[in-house]
Amino acid sequence: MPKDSAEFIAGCLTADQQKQYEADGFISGVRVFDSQTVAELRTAIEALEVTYSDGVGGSSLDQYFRVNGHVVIPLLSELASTPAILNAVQSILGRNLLAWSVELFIKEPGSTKTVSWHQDITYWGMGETNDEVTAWVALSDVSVEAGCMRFIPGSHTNGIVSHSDTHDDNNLLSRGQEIQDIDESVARHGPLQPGEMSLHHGRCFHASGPNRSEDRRIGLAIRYVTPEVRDGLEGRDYAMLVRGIDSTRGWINIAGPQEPFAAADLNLYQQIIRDQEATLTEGAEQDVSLYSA
Ligand SMILES: O=C(O)CCC(=O)C(=O)O
Repeated sequence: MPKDSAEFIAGCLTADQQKQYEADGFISGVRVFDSQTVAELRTAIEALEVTYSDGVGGSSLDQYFRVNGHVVIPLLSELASTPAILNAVQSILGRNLLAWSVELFIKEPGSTKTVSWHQDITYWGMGETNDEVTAWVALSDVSVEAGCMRFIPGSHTNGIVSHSDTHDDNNLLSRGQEIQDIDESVARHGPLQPGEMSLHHGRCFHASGPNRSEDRRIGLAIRYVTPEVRDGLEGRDYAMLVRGIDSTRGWINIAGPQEPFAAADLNLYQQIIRDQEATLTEGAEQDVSLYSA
């Protein structure tokens, strides 16, 4: 990694943080935005909610916020290239990085919505890769009370374990998929101040509870992968190169939108959803969409 560029140094994980990530499968409390920037980002997200309150392209804004927002919303695609986030992710995955998905996890004040214990990559068609990391950035105060994530340290050393599909409406996951018999006594909370992020491994067991606070809980989840993740995989999948090079071209590289909800990007969005849902629904007993909004 070049040592002469401030961009490459800001946000890089320390050796201790890297060791912690390797041992636990997650780290928390990494600052990536100052308080003014994070307030501006929240305002920009909330302005989109006002502008597109009636939906766009035949879908609600929630649909785009929850699945692949970076394909149609320039702000989300640009956030995936934030240098401080990329520097931290590069410390784990190396210098060739693609963003596979950008999503917002919003729980309104008093919301009973939860996320059950799961491993992210279970249904993503990426096999059991070690080379997928989620950067989860807090755009509000994501306290224990507000329903921050909880993680089971070391659980990423498992393969993909069995999940039961609960299809619980209160669950933000697509199938309400859930790992049974978790020993919650060893779980660790990952509370975040606005502008901090956590990083978690695609096989790390994690969950989150309801928002008992008086403010919205807003999290931005960016899923990063390397070019090699696609090696030997069936089907088609898409990702946006955000650092380095993708010489393998196993991912269909997308450029990211120039303007919100352009017609060509909405078409691409639908194509990506069709291809990814073909993977997600494999083995499910009923139809599922990629995520529930
Ligand atoms: O926002 C949450 O509570 C859960 C997010 C999550 O499961 C993820 O980003 O993988």
